[in-house]
Amino acid sequence: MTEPTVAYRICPLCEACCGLTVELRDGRVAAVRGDREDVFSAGYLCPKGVALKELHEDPDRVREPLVKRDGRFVTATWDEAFAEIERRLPPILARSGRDAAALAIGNPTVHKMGLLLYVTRLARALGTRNVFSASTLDQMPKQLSSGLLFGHWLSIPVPDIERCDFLLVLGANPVASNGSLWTVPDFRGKAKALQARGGKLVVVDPRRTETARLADRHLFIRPGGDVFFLLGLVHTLFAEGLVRLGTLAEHVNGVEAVREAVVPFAPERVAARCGIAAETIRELARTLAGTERAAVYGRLGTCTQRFGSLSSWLVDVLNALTGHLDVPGGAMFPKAAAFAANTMGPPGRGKGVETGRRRSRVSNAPEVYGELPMTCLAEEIETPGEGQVRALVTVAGNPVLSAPNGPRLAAALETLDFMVSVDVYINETTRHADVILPGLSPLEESHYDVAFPQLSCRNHARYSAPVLAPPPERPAEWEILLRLAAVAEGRGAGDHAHIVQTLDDEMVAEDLRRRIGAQADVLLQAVAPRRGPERLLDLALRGGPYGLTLAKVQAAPHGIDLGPLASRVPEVLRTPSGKIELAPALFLEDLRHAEADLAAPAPDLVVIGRRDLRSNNSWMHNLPVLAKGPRRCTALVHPADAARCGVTDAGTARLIGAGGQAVTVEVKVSDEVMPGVISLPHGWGHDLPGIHLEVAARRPGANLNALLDENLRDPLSGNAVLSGVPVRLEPEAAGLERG
Ligand SMILES: Nc1nc2c(c(=O)[nH]1)N[C@H]1C(S)=C(S)[C@@H](COP(=O)(O)OP(=O)(O)OC[C@H]3O[C@@H](n4cnc5c(=O)[nH]c(N)nc54)[C@H](O)[C@@H]3O)O[C@H]1N2
Ligand SMILES: Nc1nc2c(c(=O)[nH]1)N[C@H]1C(S)=C(S)[C@@H](COP(=O)(O)OP(=O)(O)OC[C@H]3O[C@@H](n4cnc5c(=O)[nH]c(N)nc54)[C@H](O)[C@@H]3O)O[C@H]1N2
Ligand code: SF4
Ligand SMILES: [Mo]
Repeated sequence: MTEPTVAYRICPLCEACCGLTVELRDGRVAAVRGDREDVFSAGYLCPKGVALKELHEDPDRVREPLVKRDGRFVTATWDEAFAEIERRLPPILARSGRDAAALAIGNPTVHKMGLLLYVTRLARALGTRNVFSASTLDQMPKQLSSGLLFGHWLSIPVPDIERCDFLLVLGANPVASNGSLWTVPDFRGKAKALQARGGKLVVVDPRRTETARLADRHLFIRPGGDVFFLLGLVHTLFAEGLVRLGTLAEHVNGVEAVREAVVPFAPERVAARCGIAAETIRELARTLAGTERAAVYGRLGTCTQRFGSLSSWLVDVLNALTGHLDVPGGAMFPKAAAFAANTMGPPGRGKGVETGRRRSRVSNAPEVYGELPMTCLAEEIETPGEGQVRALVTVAGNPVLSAPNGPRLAAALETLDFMVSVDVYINETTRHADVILPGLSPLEESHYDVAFPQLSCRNHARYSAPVLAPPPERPAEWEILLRLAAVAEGRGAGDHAHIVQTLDDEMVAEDLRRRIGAQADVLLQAVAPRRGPERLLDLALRGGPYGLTLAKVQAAPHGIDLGPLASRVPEVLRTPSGKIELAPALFLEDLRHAEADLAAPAPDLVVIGRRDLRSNNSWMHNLPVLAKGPRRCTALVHPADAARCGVTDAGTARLIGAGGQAVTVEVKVSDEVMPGVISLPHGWGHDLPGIHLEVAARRPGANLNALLDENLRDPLSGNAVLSGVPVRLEPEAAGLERG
């Protein structure tokens, strides 16, 4: 046996982006640990990081291209797979136009440098308006509100937790999720440090979550009630003279408009709708305004509701009005070393953002940030007429489980003329593909987080080289995407190396000339030996705000610390006015709908989602180290609801959506959820035919999204409503008799 060697790798599995050490023995992974010397994560990791070994070794992971012949997948060479794509995709585009192709982009795309940097090139090559992604199942409301307020979709302020003394968290469970739109490894440790210096953590959630248990105070909120709760807080600030913009004053437009707009939302009027007492709302507003270093943070639970955009907006309105935006200990803008639009171009002013430049064909939903709502995909496939989707490319996505009404989408996928998936498993979605092109294991690819340093609680730059060499003949994911782009553009799949090199060179040169004109050639010379993502990264670092180079970052295996977050207004802004636009017309208008909704009666029973530390959306249930132990796909039911519906812990029950769709769930009676609320995790339901997930299929769990209504959206952002959706609960037997 040879001596072990150690490699360093940033974990690509969640937004915490932990630095890991990977111990190798005889070319195999022996152990994965947290890298204690990592400048950003300092040794933290969770069980999913450890599971990278099993992901790498998973016998079910797809390693060769698969082509469907007579309804069954057979292995193919890369040239054969691309020949099949070339035979089938371009004729569809020629016959039915560019919109006949759709692109569906899934969550892991943002965690893989090659996918994220090249998927836009594929989208451009396809030239379709039908681009869908997990963003409209997740954070589009926050991106829209950040875009309108600050001028760019990714200018999202994050709590400066290391200097904060009062943190109000809504609709997030970072102890389980490890944070989102906020890269904050070891949230628990950082929250405890906040408490140790006398600070307070308050959590607002319909479930007493792992984060709520850590908090100094937990408040139940009626699902979907955040907009009303937040309006009550803003109302109080004005009513009690607590508004204090501080250093931001000269940089904010629209304070008076906000004051007028919130008049109808006094705490007494919103209390019943959100389930939080008027006096509690007032008290929290006073604490927020009265604490020098404080921040409000809202995440998934506040986005996946009808008024998701308004809720996301009001979080930043609160931060701004209490003088907690862009100051230490408040909500601050990270400054990334590379790729951040809010560090490019002239500082302090820009084009701002716009929505609705295109609309979806069937539901007339506006495009937001270049995308249409994922919940429109099925109808675009089903509905005949010009522009009907006939071909689909999925990239690292499993919408059959992750999007509302997966069964409808699965049926629609079966009717496509052609489908290609760039993926690593045969799962609920990719089983419908005609060709599967497998990405490499994360350990076989280099990595730099393109997105997350723009959302990090501290500025840093870290790069990981591949831990293990990829098998010969296996292309990297960026190469797969470029070759797909070549086919989509009618340039042919050609000779792999040649076509990839040509498209890559073209893409870099065009992009650079557009941005910096004549200087492009000098820079291109400087990075000449590099290609692919490394070349883009080196260029981005050189042009970035710290003037780094890839060589410098590579020379620091534990990363480069770039210091605590610093104030960035007005330089960070890219709005046309050069100000923070606190009162966008789009939001003021939607407030009228919110007011009309104030009197809506509470449904009897609604379902919300849940995340578990050992699970990751729909795709890590095949790894034994995570799959073992207690069952995780359980429905938490309040004792009063269990009694009312006649269900117990002992057995299963039927959970039924408003449209009559039903799934069988394992019940866990618990007062951890508020009465009238059932909590069920998403991403389960691995009992569909044709999948190849042996471990996951042994404990399939129930598909929450089979119950949800794909027609429920936040119309402003196109985001799906995943929370607070009405359901019924029945004992299993009753359900069976019925069906
Ligand atoms: N009801 C409900 N639904 C939800 C949510 C919820 O809270 N409640 N959450 C939503 C959220 S926030 C999100 S982000 C979405 C996520 O939903 P999706 O974007 O569909 O992502 P996953 O379910 O994680 O599926 C990931 C896919 O990527 C593949 N994959 C994994 N690693 C790689 C890789 O390295 N390369 C390639 N090419 N493919 C890979 C997997 O095999 C799988 O097919 O789900 C959403 N759905
Ligand atoms: N272990 C693990 N980590 C993950 C993931 C995973 O699947 N597993 N997924 C990753 C992804 S893609 C994302 S986007 C992030 C998400 O990370 P988070 O934003 O932290 O999301 P959740 O953990 O789902 O927490 C959302 C919380 O909102 C609550 N909630 C539901 N409805 C409402 C409501 O109407 N109002 C309020 N105030 N709260 C509500 C839920 O009870 C839940 O506790 O996690 C990422 N990290
Ligand atoms: S918290 Fe876990 S899954 Fe997330 S980056 Fe760290 S080790 Fe990976
Ligand atoms: Mo997500």
